Amino acid sequence: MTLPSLNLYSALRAAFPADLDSTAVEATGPHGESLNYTWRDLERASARIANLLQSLALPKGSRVAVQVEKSVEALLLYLATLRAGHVFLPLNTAYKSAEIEYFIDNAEPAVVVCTPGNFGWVSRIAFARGAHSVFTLGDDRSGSLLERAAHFGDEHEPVARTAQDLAAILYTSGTTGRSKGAMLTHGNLLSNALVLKDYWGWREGDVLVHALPIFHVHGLFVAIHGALINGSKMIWLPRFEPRAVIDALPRATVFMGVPTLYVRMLADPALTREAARHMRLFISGSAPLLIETFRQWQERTGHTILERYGMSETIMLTSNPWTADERHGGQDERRGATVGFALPGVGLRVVDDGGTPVAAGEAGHIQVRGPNVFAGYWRMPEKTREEFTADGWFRTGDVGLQDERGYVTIIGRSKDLIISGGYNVYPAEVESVLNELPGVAESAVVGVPHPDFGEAGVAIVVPRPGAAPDPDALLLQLKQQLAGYKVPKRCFLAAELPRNTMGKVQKNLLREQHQDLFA
Ligand code: MLC
Ligand code: AMP
Repeated sequence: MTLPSLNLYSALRAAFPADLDSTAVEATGPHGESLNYTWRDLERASARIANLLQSLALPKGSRVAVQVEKSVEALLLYLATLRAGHVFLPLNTAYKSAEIEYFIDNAEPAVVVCTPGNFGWVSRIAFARGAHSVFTLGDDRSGSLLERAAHFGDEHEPVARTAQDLAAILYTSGTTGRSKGAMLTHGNLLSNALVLKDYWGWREGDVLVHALPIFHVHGLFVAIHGALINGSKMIWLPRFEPRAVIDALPRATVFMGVPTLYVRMLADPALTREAARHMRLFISGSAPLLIETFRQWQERTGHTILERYGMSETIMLTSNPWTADERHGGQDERRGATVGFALPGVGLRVVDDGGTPVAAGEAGHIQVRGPNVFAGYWRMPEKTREEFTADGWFRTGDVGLQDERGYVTIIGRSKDLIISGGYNVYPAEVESVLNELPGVAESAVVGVPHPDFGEAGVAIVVPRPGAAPDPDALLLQLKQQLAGYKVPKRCFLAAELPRNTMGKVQKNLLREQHQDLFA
């Protein structure tokens, strides 16, 4: 694919429909009210914010860090950041002050946008790290960002950017506990958006139900770019609620979710074949979709979920086909428990511990390359080098196999990572906070099966001699320092941790021991 070298916003803008007064986003506000935004609204309102950002005369490559509740204005801020040629840095709303402090310290954003209620502590952290401006944005259009932007004009020419210029930094936690900022370029994002538009058969009249958070790859890039680059309307929900999504299905054609969303919708009797009749495509990713969920969805709705696989560092890598496709002999199907084929332009290989490719059907480490693969970790050249092979392949940390037809199956991870409800939790990060709590000598955090979240964390704590910390109190203390989703759901005390002869904690034994905890 020859990729146009331009500002990603310009490519999205070029796909807006001719009728700019048609609806682009049909949103539900924070109090359940209906809000409509036309394509012209998106263009003009993001122009005002882009003009505001440009008026700050920031250097090229400046970061705009954003921790705000989901709203259409938050989407406009993303588009405006692209237009102004700055680097968007979205942050999970669940992050607590210590986590935010790390990101701001590491990324040194020139602009920070937070919710009005957090302005006090966020601005203290931001200005101490040299931020130029801190704005606020509420989910009800309140705050200084829009007030200031209102003084600027609603026309704006996107700043020229090449495919290699940075568009966003997405922090992903590291196996050593320190988060790494994955640098994504305009070219990474655009190439992936164009490939998915074709691969998933986006067509005129498609309408996306958007119910995911917009601070990760799935909700921010796969979903939003998917709709915008097809000129498709979005039905925009402020948060995921099964019934709200089911009620929107008759007016929509495409839905994207992590497996927990599908599990929760299946628990609602309102999900029926009739409710899903108008839909064209259900897509799942970010975590393994259980084959039971895949089958139950088929039985209940008559639709086969299309599962795909990706990462913050690479955006989308593989996907099941959306239709039987000539390119694969015309016999393709969406196969449960697989993540489908490497996307066009994406190189994927499975290698053994020594880096030698294994035979089809054999398990190994998944490595990838392509125009979608990120430009490295922000200010961590050493980490970046470690994660790429000498011949330029990115080590995903996922373990899987590829069969003779090309279907990829993910069977595990070589990285110590728990995926809970589609959010990544690095045990090393949780353990390092836990180990500092009073009465704790050491700890291990493992993921075990959970009916709602897929996996959930369990902490095993060895008390200091003579100490007897209360496990529930430890979890409450963790909650003050870490985003809630990272806090293990249960905590147990143990006299010691099982270790192998090398002294390494045998997490597999702990996982086995607690396997049925949430069954
Ligand atoms: C919330 N909680 C979780 C959790 N989400 N616990 C474990 N895992 C999770 N994912 C906890 C909160 O801390 C809180 O705990 C309680 O649940 C209620 O919080 P909530 O915010 O009201 O939860 P809810 O709205 O039910 O959220 C659940 C969810 C959400 C599944 C809707 O987690 C979600 O939107 N997940 C999607 C994540 C996502 O978009 N991932 C994409 C990553 S991109 P307490 O104890 O305080 O009550 C990626 C690449 C790729 O991976 O391939 O796409
Ligand atoms: P993140 O770093 O948050 O982007 O998470 C990326 C990780 O999510 C990948 O490395 C995989 O481990 C996991 N992942 C994403 N999609 C799938 C999927 N469909 N099946 C299994 N794991 C997935």
